[in-house]
Amino acid sequence: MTTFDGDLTPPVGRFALVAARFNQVVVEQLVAGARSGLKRHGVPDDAIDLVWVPGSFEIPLIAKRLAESRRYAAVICLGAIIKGETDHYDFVASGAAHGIAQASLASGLPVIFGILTCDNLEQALNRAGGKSGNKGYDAAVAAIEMVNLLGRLPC
Ligand code: INI
Repeated sequence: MTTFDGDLTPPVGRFALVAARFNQVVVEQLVAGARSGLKRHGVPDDAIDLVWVPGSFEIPLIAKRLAESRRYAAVICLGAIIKGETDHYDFVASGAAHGIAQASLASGLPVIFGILTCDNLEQALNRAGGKSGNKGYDAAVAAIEMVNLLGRLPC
């Protein structure tokens, strides 16, 4: 049996972060986490481009454009969707998730889902550098693993 696995050795290429300004106090922490995750694994800050969009619903369009440009090894999407009193949350979350998956499949590039979907601000802050870690850091690590895995596959 041959096993293929992506490791966390320093990857080749540039990385794009697409960050939603909505709930910016949370998303800034996700951006910091992603930058730190990339740096920790050998990606210098000058190999990272950061693009801000209004909200998570707008992430897929820009992620797809960046992924299809072939300038990046991976695109990391960062946002914080927090439940309100209406079902708006569901539409934004589902649009972002489906759009990001579509951007990845259409471009053939890792487009990583680093978007928090939480019941309240406290939950979100806990996952953006608080007691439950930093989802931005985790997204960066997932991106590196996927870049290295794609580089090793025989097809
Ligand atoms: N965008 C978010 O990123 N997080 C949210 O929690 C959120 N809520 O709750 O409304 C949100 N809405 C804005 C949305 O992403 C779009 O920017 C807007 O609908 C314009 O298309």
